[in-house]
Amino acid sequence: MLKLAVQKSGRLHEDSMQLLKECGISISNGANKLKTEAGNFPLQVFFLRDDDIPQYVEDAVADIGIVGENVVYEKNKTVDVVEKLGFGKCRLSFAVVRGEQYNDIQSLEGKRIATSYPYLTAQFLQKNKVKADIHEISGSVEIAPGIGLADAICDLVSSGSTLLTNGLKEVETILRSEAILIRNQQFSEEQQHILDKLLFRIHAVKKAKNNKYILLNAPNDKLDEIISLLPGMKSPTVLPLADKGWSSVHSVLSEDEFWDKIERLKNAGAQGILVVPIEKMVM
Ligand code: PRT
Ligand code: ZN
Repeated sequence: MLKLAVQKSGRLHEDSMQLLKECGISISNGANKLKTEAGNFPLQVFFLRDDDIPQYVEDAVADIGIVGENVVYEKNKTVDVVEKLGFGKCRLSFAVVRGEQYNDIQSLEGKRIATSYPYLTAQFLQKNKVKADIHEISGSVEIAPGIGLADAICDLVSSGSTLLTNGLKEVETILRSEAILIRNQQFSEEQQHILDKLLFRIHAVKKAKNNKYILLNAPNDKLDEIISLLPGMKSPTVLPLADKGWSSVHSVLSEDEFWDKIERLKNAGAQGILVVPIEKMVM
């Protein structure tokens, strides 16, 4: 049995539960439950505040956890990072009052900086030999300059709209973060075996998300050129169509090269291009 800590409620909760679901692990997530057991996988799930997860994993109260990199590095606990999970993306940035002059990090010398990330903020300032006054506050950091509590802030940003509505501008990013899977450093063989099984599934889910299945029709005299544009898992599948002189080509395209490839396929003579999502992908 492996014990997994996930956020009880908040920005990472839904995506964490969705990931487990996509891994075929069924969890009954009763409201206000502290822990629950998976029906079909040797996994026990603990629902905790995200701030507590690194400590619980370090102490082996939980064996693994899903939490933001920002929290893991701020808490500075001794845990292993196993896998980036691709959701909960944000960045930890300094922001100052819009209209205020800012040249570089030296502009923060002697300033009062409000943050919920005192450790990472202090570390970054120290690395850049800037002396500033750090005020730790636990929430609503972005209002601190407006109420005269600080000159600048260091806080998480995703869309940037919170900064905008509070009259602030982002000036320096100190960390890019996403949800990660962490584990306790002492693992038995059996625990590692379960983690490997879980990772196998996570990889299949992640891979599927980054890829699309593509079907298209190609005139036979253009097949070579079209096939050369397609990577496929081994090579594309080519099937003859009822219409003589035409073939159907099936392959897999990764998300990042997708639009570029579609355009080139069309230019090469491909027609009736269909693109469908892939649920799981096992290599
Ligand atoms: O109750 P608990 O302690 O578990 O939750 P929490 O309130 O501490 O954390 P929560 O649920 O807000 O966030 C959990 C994790 O989500 C964070 O640790 C990050 O890893 C990740 N994450 C991703 C974010 C954001 N994006 C984010 N935008 N966490 C917070 N924000 C906040 C930010 O602090 C600011 O107030 O959203 C605001 C900025 O958003 P934009 O879109 O306006 O820029
Ligand atoms: Zn928290």
